[in-house]
Amino acid sequence: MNAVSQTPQPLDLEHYWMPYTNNRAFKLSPRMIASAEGMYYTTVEGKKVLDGLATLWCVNAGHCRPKIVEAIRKQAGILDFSSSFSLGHPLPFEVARRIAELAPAGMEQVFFVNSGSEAVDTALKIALAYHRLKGEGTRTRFIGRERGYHGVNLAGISVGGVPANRKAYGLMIPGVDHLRHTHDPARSAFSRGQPAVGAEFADELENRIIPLHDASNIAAVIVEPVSGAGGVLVPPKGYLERLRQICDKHGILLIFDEVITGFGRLGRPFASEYFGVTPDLITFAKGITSGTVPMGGVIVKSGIYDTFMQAAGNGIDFFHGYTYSGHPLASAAALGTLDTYAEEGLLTRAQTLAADFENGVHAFKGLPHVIDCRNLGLIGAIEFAPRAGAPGARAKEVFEKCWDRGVFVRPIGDNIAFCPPLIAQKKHLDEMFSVTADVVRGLS
Ligand code: PXG
Repeated sequence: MNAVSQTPQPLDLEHYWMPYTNNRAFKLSPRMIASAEGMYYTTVEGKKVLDGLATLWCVNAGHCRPKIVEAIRKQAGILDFSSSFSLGHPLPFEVARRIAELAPAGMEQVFFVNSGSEAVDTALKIALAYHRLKGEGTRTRFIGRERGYHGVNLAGISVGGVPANRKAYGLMIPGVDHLRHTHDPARSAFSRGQPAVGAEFADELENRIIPLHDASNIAAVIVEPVSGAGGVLVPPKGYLERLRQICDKHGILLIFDEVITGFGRLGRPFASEYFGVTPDLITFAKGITSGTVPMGGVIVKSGIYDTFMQAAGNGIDFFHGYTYSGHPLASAAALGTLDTYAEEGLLTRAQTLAADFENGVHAFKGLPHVIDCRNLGLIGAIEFAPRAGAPGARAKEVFEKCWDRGVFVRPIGDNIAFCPPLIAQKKHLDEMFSVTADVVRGLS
C-alpha cells in the first residue's frame, strides 16, 4: 500500500500549514509527490520528475536506497527510542566515530541534533561556553555574513544574511555583525569554479569589524564555505584561508556551516578538506542521513571538547541537548547512509562529475537574460537579470516550466540552483541542463 492510498481522496488540504510555501497558491494547484527512487520522484498523477536539487540539498545518495531503507526498517523494530541524556545506546557512538574518521584531522568529537538550524544554535552556544570556560567570557559577539543561510532559529537568522528570513522578526539576538557577501559579478561573473579575485573581502574582518567591536568581544565567525540558499556563492580563491588566519590571530573561533557542503558535495567528505582550511567547529545535517530521517550535528576540535571535560569536574559538561539527539532511527539511517557512500564512492564521486557539471552550468552563458553562471563540485547556479518591476519572476517561471517538463530545480531570487544527488550520471545532468536550457531559451 503506498502513502497515497492510505489518505482519504480527495485530500483535505486545509489543515497543514506548509513551511516556506505560498500556502494559498499551493492549495489551489498542488504539486504532490507520491514516491521516489534513485534520481526521480513520481507525482500523484504518475509523472516522473528528475530531482535536480537532491530535494533540498540533502538526498546525496539518491532516493529510497536499499541499505538505508533496510537500516531504518530494522532499527524501528529493535529500539524505537532511547534517550541520550545520561543513558546511552550504541548507535550514535558508532555514527560519531565514523564522522570523526571523515572529518579533518583534530576534529574528533560530534554533538548530535536533529536539523541544521539546531546545529547552528548548538555551535554558537559551544563557542560562547568555551570562551567563558577559558576565562574570556567577554567574547559574546558573533560575526555572520550577508546572504548567509544558517537555518531559521533565532540565533541562526541573526547571524544569517538573507533579508526575507530576518525582516519579520525584530531584533533577534543582539551583538551580531556581518561581513559583506562575496558575490562580485562586476569582476567575477561566469567564473568557472572559485573566482580568481576577491580574497580581500575577508580583510573586512580585520579592518572594520575587529577595530569596531574589539577582538576580545568576538566569540566566533560563522560562514558557509559555499553559500547555498543565498544563491550558490563560491568563495574567491584565498578568501577562506584569509578568514582562518585572521580568526587565529585574534583568538576568534571559525565555524563552517557545512549543512549543504558536507558529505560529498565538493568531491570530498567536507568542504573543509576541499579548501584545505580547518575550522574550529563544523555544523552538518542533511547529507548525514541523505535526508531520510532528521539528524544534524556539530563536529568540534578536540581542544574545545577537552576544555569542557576538564572544566566540568563531576558535573554535566554542557547544559544543552535535544530530546532526540542521537535518535536510534536517525543513527541507523546515518550508518546505512555512510555505508552506501563508502560502497559506492559517493563522497568523492563529485570529482568525476565536476567537469561535465561545470560545462553544463556554463553552457547557459549567452542564453536570454543569463548574467552569471557559478559552479563548484556538484553545486551550481545560473542568474538572470531581474524582469523590470518583478524581481525573481524569471527564476520562478523557469522552475514552474521545468517542473511541468519533469525536472525539479530551485529558484532562489533571480537564480536557478542545481544540486543533484551524488549518484547522478552524465545522462541525468544532460536531462537536467537540456530541459532547463530549453525553458530559458523561451524566457521573455
Ligand atoms: N545551514 C545551512 C547552510 C543550510 O543550508 C540550514 C543551516 C538549516 O537546516 P534545517 O535542517 O534546519 O533546515 C540549512 C538549510 C533553500 C533552503 O531555500 C535551504 C535550506 C533549508 C530550506 C530551504 O534553498 N538549508
